[in-house]
Amino acid sequence: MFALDDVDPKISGAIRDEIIRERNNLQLIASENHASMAVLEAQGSLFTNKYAEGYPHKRYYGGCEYVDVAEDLAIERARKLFKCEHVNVQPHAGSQANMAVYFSALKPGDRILSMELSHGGHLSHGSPVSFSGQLYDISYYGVSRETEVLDYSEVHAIAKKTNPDLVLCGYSAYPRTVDFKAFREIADEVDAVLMADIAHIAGLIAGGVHPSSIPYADYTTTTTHKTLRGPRGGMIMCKQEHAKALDKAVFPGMQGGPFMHSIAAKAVCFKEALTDEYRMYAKQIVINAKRIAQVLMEEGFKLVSDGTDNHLMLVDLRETGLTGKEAEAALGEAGITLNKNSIPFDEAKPWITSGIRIGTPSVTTRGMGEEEMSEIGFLISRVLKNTGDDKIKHEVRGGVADLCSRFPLYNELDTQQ
Ligand code: DSN
Repeated sequence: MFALDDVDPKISGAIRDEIIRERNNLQLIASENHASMAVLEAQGSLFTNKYAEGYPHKRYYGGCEYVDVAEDLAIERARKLFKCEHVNVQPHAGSQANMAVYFSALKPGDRILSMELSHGGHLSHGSPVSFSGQLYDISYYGVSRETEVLDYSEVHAIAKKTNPDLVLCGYSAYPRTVDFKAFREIADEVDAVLMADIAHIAGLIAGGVHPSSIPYADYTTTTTHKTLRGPRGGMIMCKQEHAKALDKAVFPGMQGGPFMHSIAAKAVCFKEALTDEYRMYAKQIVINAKRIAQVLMEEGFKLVSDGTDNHLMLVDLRETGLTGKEAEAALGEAGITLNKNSIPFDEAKPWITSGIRIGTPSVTTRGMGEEEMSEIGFLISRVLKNTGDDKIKHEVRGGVADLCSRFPLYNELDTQQ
């Protein structure tokens, strides 16, 4: 970062501090990952200079011959990875991908049926504080109070009652497998479009360890930076019959110039995700999540739905007397980064919450396996059982440092200014 050190040492210093933070802490935020050096290089490249409004070989600007190579490759690889008919790799992020689907499939005021935010849904799935809740008529389904998993017959009954134009599945905090076929049947019964937001589980689908939404959903949206381990960005896949309307909704409907540096990095990410190594990575993410879940339950913690099938779990803290906010802070002091999270039927405010969310994509990227997950489970348990004890937090910090030094990260990056 020679140029940056010269021009803006404050920013280069913050970046170097972030490298140190990622190296020396355990990242358990379920939606984060550590992108490869190849992805980072493409994302940081001079493709950031280029305007390319339009689509490959049909641009509104000259000089697009090399960015066309990148977008063509991103499209071709995404189609191969997800076995989808059509893909648009231009959405800047997940909310923009969702917005483009709504704009292409719905009119303002149309009805959407989606999962309640506190049960695992996303802000852009119809929250009143998001454009989605302001432009559309939203009804919600949630998980069953008894089992804390989706009850498809209940979703079916709500769909019959609310008659949605679009049924939305795919979540930010749902630890169980989603039955996309069941959602297709529900959508068909009420003559609705089916949309799946697979942002969290895209890498698991690509790696073959979660069933795919592609055969069932009219539209599938995702981000590329979570389990997929690519650059921060969005993407939409759809049936060929929706392709033209969708592309028009993204550009010129909603966005201007695409971020060609991000699209190049998406292409690199898809190439990486097409390897056997990545498939093993995806499998290990799930094995690792199951191991942390098992240790925490053996340590006496209650997990929402009593476990996990994917990359994340939610700890229900109500019996511990801790709030999610307190747990997040205590674990943070011990070098374990995760986020407070609402749990189904949570009575605490979203800023406080009664739960924490734990995810394994980042620690699995570092090469950690089941043994290390057991260590992490015990470290989390020690902190949560002793949040007021600084000595224990200090000892846990030592355990975190030991784990991090055994599984180093970004060796190529220099932190000396
Ligand atoms: N904010 C992301 C998450 O943490 O799940 C979803 O967009």
